[in-house]
Amino acid sequence: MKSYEVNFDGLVGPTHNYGGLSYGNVASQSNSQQGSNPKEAALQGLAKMKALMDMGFQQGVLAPQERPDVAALRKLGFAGTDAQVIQLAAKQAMPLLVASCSASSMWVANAATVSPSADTADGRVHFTAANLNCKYHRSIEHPTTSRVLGAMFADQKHFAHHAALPAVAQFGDEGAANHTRFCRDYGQAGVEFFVFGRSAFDTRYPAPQKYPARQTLEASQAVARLHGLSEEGVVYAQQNPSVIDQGVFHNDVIAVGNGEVLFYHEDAFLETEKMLAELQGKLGRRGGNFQSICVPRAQVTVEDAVRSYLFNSQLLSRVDGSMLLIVPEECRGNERVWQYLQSLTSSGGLIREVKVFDLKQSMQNGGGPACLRLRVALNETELAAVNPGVIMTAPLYDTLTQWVGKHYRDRLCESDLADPQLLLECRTALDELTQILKLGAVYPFQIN
Ligand code: SUG
Repeated sequence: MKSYEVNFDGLVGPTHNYGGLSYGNVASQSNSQQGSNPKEAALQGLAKMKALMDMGFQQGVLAPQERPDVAALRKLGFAGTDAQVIQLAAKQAMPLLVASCSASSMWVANAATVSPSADTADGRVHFTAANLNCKYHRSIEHPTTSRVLGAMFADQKHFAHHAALPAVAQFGDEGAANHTRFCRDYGQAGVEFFVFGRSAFDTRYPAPQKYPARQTLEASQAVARLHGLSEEGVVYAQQNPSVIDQGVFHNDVIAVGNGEVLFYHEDAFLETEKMLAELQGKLGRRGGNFQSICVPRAQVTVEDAVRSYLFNSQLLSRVDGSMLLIVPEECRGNERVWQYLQSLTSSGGLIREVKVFDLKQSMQNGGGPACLRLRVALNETELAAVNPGVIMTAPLYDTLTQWVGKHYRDRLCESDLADPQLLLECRTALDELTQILKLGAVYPFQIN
């Protein structure tokens, strides 16, 4: 049976703004308070989805969330009508209003960890929503994320959904941003590679000194247990704490994998040789030939990687077996990175082509091409069981482009977030979107 990697991209929500909310994420911190353009952000994301679809890849779309999250503000003690809740928060605790307005659910690589059916004990595709509990603005995403994923992958014969892990830092889980799957073919049993930043319960593991390590070993292990993965199908590795301290807040900022290939920076991991040997052995026993491409620090520094997002790229398999790298425009803007990419594609190796996308609106918050997509490997039967409303087609692209044009503002700054009208705009847009994507009642609000 045929199988595919389907990329579900997060649609940028109408409140996209630069809140400076993510300590440890260099772009988020350095662009804090800048004016944003939600319309442009959404259109840039849609253009990437359309381009991948046009290239023949399977592409889907994941809906944004209601923001500001008035229900979350109510839990923090702001009361009254929705408009009063927003105005009170603006007056008394602007940072909390800003956090409750973030469109951060667009970075769906953090929505969940997904294990394909070929890897799981019960032969279903498993999803665990990420608790994202390192940052308040992201920790409020998972209840809606679970409902949206449930509406997209509803058939219980094929899809199993797990609630987010306990909402404490010891089980900090950032989803697929720290998870990669290696396989010979998407439909065959593969090796799932979990990368953690620290251990919460075992003090022998080192930890970063400056910035938080968002993913714990114990969270990764819990996800592997929930999904029914076998020991032979899992490899754990620790991120180098010093790169976290240089702004590598997720592993997908310094490594990306696909098929049998891992593309990574020399400084990305601890005990790299041991990890590579384990990946090679385990994938080998599953019929695969593990290959790694190490980018030396002498050619590309960690700082280059963090600024250009070279590794936050999408590594895609083409029909002839070679690979294509989807990178953000910022890679072209960095001389060393661009030179490296030229030499990579002309070397006759596996990665033959680089395609560049302008994702500046998302990049300025630390979200590149790979952050914007959730990969779900599916066989033909499973793909047919996905809610067809969320699969990208040329007409859906046109409809969504018009929908963005109708509902999104082209400028947003902090003071706009205090305007209750923004909530109404968001609700009206999402109400229409649930019909376009045939999602049903995934949002808790009601339009009066
Ligand atoms: O969690 N930025 C996101 C970026 C997530 C990128 N995802 C991956 N690497 N997979 C984060 O730090 C910034 C929001 C703000 O500052 O307004 C933010 O949440």
